[in-house]
Amino acid sequence: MKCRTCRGPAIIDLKAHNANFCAEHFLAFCREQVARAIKKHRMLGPDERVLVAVSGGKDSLAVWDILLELGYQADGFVIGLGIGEYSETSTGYARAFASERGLTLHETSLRDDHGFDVPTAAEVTRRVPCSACGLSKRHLFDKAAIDGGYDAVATGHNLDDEAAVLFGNTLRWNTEYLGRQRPVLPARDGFPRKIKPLVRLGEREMAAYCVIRGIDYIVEECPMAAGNKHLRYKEALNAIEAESPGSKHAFYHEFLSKAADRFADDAAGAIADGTSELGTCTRCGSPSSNEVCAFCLLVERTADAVPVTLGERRGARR
Ligand code: Q46
Ligand code: ZN
Ligand code: ZN
Repeated sequence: MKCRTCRGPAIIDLKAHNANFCAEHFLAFCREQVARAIKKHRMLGPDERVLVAVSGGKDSLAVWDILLELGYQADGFVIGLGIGEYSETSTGYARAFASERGLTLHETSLRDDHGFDVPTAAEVTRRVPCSACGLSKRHLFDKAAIDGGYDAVATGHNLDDEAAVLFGNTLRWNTEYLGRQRPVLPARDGFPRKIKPLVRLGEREMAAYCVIRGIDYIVEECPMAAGNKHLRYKEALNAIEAESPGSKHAFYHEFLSKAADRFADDAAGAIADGTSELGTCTRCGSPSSNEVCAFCLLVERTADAVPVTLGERRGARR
C-alpha cells in the first residue's frame, strides 16, 4: 500500500477516494478537503473570524485544528451540558486542547449560568434530551457569536452526520428540512452564519486525523444518544458504503448539486412563516418570534425543578 502523493508507505486507505496516504499526506488531504468545502460553498472569507462550537469530540476539535492550520482566526466555545461525567470529561478535552495550544476557549455552563442541565430539562419538558440540548446549543452558540462579533459559527458535522440527516429527511420526504440542509446557512435576522467545513470528510477520517495530530478527544458517545435514530441511519449507510465505496459522498454531495435547490421554496416558506414577525426576546435580546424566546422559556420552566442525575430519569417520552 503506497501513498498516492509520495509513493512512500501508506498508513490509511480511503476506498471512497480510491487512494492511500502516508500520515503527512493524509493530513494534507484533510486540509485540502476542508479548503475545498469552504471555497465551493463560500463559507468564510480569508479575514473573517469564526467561532467553533466545541464539544470535546473528534470532529469539533479536528475542525478547529484544521481551520487554524488553514490560517483562519478561530476561537472555541464549549457548553457544560450537565450530562454527568460525560460532560465533565468532554469539556476537559476541549480545555486541554485550547490550553496546550494557547487558544481562546469561551465557556458557559447550563447549570451554573442558566440554572438547569440537559437531564433535568428532559424530565421537565417530557421530551428527548436532544431536544432541550439542541435548543440550548443553538441559542448559546448563536448568542456567543453575535455578542463576540464573530462572522460565523463552525460546527463539526461531518459527511456521515450530514448523510444520515439527509437519509432521515428523504425517508420522510421532509421537504422543509431538505430545503434547509446546506453546508452554509447565511446570517439573517440577528442569527449568525452557520458553516459545516467537514462535509467532505467522514468519521473514520476525523478519528485518524486526531490520532495523527495527537489530539485527545472523548471517544464515548453521549449517554443520552442511545436509541437516537440517526445512529441507525448511520449504520444503514455504513452497510451500503462497505459494498459500494463513495455512496455516502455521492448521496450527500449530488443532493446538494442536483436536488437541494428544488426544495428551496419549501424552506423559504417555512422561514418566512416562522419569522414574519421576528422581534427580540424581552429577556435575553435574542431574535424571537415570541415575546420570550424558547431558551428563556426553558430557563423559566426548569427554575424550580429538582436536578435530575443520570440514571434517575423516568417516564420520559421519545
Ligand atoms: S450531546 Fe445533546 Fe448530542 Fe447528547 S443530549 Fe443529544 S444533542 S446526543 S450531539
Ligand atoms: Zn505521502
Ligand atoms: Zn431569550
